[in-house]
Amino acid sequence: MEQTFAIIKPDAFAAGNAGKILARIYEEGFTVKGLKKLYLSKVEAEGFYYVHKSKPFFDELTEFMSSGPCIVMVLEAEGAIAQWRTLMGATDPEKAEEGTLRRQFGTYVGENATHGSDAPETAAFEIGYFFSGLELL
Ligand code: IDP
Ligand code: MG
Repeated sequence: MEQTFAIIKPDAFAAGNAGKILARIYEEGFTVKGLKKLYLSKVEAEGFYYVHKSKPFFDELTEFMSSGPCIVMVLEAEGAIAQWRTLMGATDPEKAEEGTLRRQFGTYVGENATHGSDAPETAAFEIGYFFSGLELL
């Protein structure tokens, strides 16, 4: 079993889509190992997205991620990292396939409803950034 880290981003949370996204997570067979609602500060969002620090969209991204509450989760499944990224779809909702979460709930590349880790090392960092071992029992 593999674990990945996921976020229901502030746009999806504010739009009332968290329940629908969670329902989809269960339908697709993930086990929700950890889940909490957070309202990130700008500094916390910057720490989470530090790999994108030099990108032109860094400020826009971290402003958005600290603009309202979100839900952070640890999801478990066989091949969870790839499976969750497939379920989310492409980063840009307009390019995401029909039936994916970003296509259904995203607005544009800057507000794309969900986050997912892209590799085992990033999943380990991202899970550890938000959850203690005790919260994942
Ligand atoms: P990912 O979320 O699909 O892994 P990344 O390239 O890691 O995509 O980018 C992280 C996040 O930064 C994206 O989910 C998106 O919200 C935002 N982002 C990426 N490219 C742009 C852009 O060109 N403009 C604004 N935001 C962007
Ligand atoms: Mg990424």
